[in-house]
Amino acid sequence: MEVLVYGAGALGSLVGGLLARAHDVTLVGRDPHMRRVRDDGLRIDGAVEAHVRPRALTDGSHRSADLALVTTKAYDIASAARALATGEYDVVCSLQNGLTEERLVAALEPPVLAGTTSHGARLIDPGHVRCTGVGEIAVGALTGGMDPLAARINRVFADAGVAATAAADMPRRRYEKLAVNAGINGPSALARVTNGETVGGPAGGVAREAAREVARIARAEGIDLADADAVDAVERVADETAANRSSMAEDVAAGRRTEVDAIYGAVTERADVRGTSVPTARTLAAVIRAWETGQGLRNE
Ligand code: KPL
Repeated sequence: MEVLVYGAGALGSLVGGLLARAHDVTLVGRDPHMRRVRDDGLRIDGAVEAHVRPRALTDGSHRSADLALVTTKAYDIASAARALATGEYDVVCSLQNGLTEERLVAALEPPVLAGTTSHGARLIDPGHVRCTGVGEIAVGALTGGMDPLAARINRVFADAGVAATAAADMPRRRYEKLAVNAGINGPSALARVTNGETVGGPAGGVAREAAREVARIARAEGIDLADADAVDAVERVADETAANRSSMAEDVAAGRRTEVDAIYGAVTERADVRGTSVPTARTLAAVIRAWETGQGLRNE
């Protein structure tokens, strides 16, 4: 099976590298990482060990594959969609944070499936990614129901020894993942602590309240996500990834732009439309945006 992974940062390299054990994988990412993968292969260590030799490109335009996985940061979704629109794919599946799939659907002809993952990945050096936690991958139809393409993607993962689920309840899972991101990412980035310390420590109340707000939005959109289930998801993921730093905590530590708009922006925009109150998400969004502005990463 030919697989293109568009956005080979930490997570994309981990997932693409694992798939390369059984498939013909092309990673699309940035130099010097891609150059090193081309020269010496991709080394995966940590919870999984592998040394694989996927193709590594810095330009993902005009390619073709059976499956394109989109793993860019959520704020790069527009450029990812533009590049993928020049290629030919049987199916496209996003494994990003935030609710990005609608943007792919609007820009692309092939069917787009939604995906979630809680794998932990960190780029250690060019050509070297660490698996900081084996999580769960779920793929399925954006609007819910069992899609035969999800079963096909599931087999692609299974053939490479990666556990995945073809899910019929993707609308709910997307909001559950958004609740996890809203609960963990902002508080952990601001407090500069691990996922476990975030939910288990003084910021735990903020994390749980942010998750409840996402559940409220989900219900306002007709998706059955109870407050208790959103909170359970935050606690479970924090437990499973206790020693990890969230992607937003890593971004802030590295002085990089964060996914604040794709996570908290997605919550507050929907709250505005639905007339739902989300004060915790608004506060976290404002403070993280203030940090980005102070760093010269945004102009507001
Ligand atoms: O997706 C994540 C991230 O760090 O972006 C997890 C690990 C699930 C925490 O929210």
